[in-house]
Amino acid sequence: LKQKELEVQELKAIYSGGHEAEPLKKRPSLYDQFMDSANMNVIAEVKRASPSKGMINQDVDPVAQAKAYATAGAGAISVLTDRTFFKGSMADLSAVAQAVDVPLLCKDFMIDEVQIDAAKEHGASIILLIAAALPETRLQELYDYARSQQLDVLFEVHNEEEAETALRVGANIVGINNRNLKTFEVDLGVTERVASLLQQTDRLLISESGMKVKEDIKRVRAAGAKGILVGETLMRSGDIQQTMNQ
Ligand code: IGP
Repeated sequence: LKQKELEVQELKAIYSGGHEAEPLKKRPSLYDQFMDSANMNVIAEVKRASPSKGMINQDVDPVAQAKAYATAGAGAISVLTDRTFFKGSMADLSAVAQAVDVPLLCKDFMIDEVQIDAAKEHGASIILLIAAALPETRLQELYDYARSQQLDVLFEVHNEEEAETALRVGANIVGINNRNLKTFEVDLGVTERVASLLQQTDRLLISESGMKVKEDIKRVRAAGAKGILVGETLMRSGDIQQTMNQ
């Protein structure tokens, strides 16, 4: 988070004073689109590298990758913009934003409103908030701010306690991360446990991370996920169309 604080200082220097950007394009609501669909919905992620896997796909062209995702039927696209750990950038997000019309997630560690402004300005329609990263009062402020800017929020949780936080904050889209961000261990049982707590609510549940094969998707679907967020498997795929359709 030290690194993010530095980035926030830089952004604040650029965006001095209220910055209410107009969205680049009007994109469909992630919530409505995924809730209305009977099929499993995929958020396909542009991810060059990660702290757990190192380099995944160094030479990827984010625009070509995003276009391939959209053509293969991705319901939404996620672009990792964090540079330090994921080798992404806001330039990647802008470029992808011009190229596709689906809901677009700016995947970064959000700790300040100015990052939300920047995400919107670079064409995102969704931002990520990670329950474990901030105190609840701050999560609430950032959530409310994003919503006031007409952005969707993917509110990421990893256990039952954080799911309770999601409910209190009022998040309508909950991402259940199967990967423990501290140990990098992946367990699809996380989706099963957390989803059972949220099942009776009208929350859109997205299972995130570690999905490789058809059986994984069946498992999280049975648990109540209406969407999945997939990065590495698609970044390593030689045939995105085929991987998406399996
Ligand atoms: C994608 P995977 O295992 O399919 O590459 O995972 C996505 O869930 C993962 O990138 C992710 C992430 C995050 C990255 C989930 N939550 C928070 C950075 C920050």
